[in-house]
Amino acid sequence: MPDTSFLAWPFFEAEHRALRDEVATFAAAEVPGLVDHHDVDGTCRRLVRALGAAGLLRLSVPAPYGGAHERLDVRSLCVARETLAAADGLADFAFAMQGLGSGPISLFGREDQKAQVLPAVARGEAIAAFALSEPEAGSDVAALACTATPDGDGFVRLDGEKTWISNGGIADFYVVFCRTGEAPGARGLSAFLVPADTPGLTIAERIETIAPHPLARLAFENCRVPLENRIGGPGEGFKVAMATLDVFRSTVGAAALGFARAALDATLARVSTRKMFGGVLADLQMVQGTLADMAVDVDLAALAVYRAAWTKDQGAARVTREASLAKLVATEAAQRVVDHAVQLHGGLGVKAGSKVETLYREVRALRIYEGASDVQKVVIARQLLAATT
Ligand code: COS
Repeated sequence: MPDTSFLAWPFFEAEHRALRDEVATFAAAEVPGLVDHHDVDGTCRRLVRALGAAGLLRLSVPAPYGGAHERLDVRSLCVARETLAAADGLADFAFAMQGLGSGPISLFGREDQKAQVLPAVARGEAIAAFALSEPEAGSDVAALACTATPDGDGFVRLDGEKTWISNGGIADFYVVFCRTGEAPGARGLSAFLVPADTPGLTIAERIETIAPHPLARLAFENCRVPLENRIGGPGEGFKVAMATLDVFRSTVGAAALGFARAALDATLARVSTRKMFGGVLADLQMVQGTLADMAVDVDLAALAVYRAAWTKDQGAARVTREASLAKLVATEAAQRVVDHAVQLHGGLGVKAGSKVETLYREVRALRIYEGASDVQKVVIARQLLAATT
């Protein structure tokens, strides 16, 4: 039985406990029948539809547009991601990207943009994607080079490339961050809603990773988009991206936590039954020491994640430091926990397709995407320094 005692912490309300049960039931009843890791596109399309039909994507958008809460409830997003991740990495991915991909519209879109896009996202009928990184600009967002230039008749023309784009190839729309040149660097970017079938937008490359999921490099060539598709004001793209990441970075930590809990559960089952030296593995003090290290990491990760989520849900204007800290702590901790799990499973830990082997591949990318651990440290330090000057 997974340990759910953390749900009694004061960060949570009754609805979060109920949500955890609801998502766990969905994960057990529906996810196994939908997932085929050899067909990630089909799997994610099926998962998004099923998550929508189950009402779980109502967590990904605000209430007036088909959502469950007046504004995004970060604790709910975290509880859902943690629970789905423990079941299957693609189930978490399919859920998470609906929120991240539509996040700029939920947070900064005009009413008509929200009405146009968000209800379909919540029903699982439109797949969303967040297109920020480029071949030469991932961590350094202010250096991005994809341009949006005025092209007469109320249009802009997008030219350039985006890469590592989750849902690339299956998304119905992309939120694309471009250089619009109002000022140099971070103050000269804007965000645009780009339907996937816009002429001039092509999938230049599908990218394979150690834990496969839909991922692509996008090319924009003379891609005309109505100026009214801009999300937020001119030159506000950097702020739109960062504020969206402020909400969703905690949820990356939550997914890592889900992987870590699954690894700890699998390990407890393994060491309690694996016979060794006339007893079981769990009798060995060295093994007990490792179990304790894993439990400490899981609890610290959970505290960091749900502190950040709760802080945002209390109405904090910015949770940049808390969200970065949560992502850093939880993803690094989860990596250690999963590695211990592999070690304590022995050969089974590296057997292709075993639960901990899968977790080992799944957890690695979380220390990189939505801001690598090194970047989170920069963000945390800057927040500290800014508060002292
Ligand atoms: N919310 C709102 N505004 C923010 C913000 C946030 N979280 N973070 C920064 N800003 C604002 C700043 O206040 C600043 O505004 P002013 O120009 O009015 O002072 C402006 O945006 C520029 O901020 P800053 O000077 O910090 O920009 P930098 O280019 O130095 O930012 C970091 C550097 C590393 C912090 C940034 O590029 C970053 O977070 N990179 C990681 C991005 C990432 O996660 N990439 C992965 C791809 S997405 S899957």
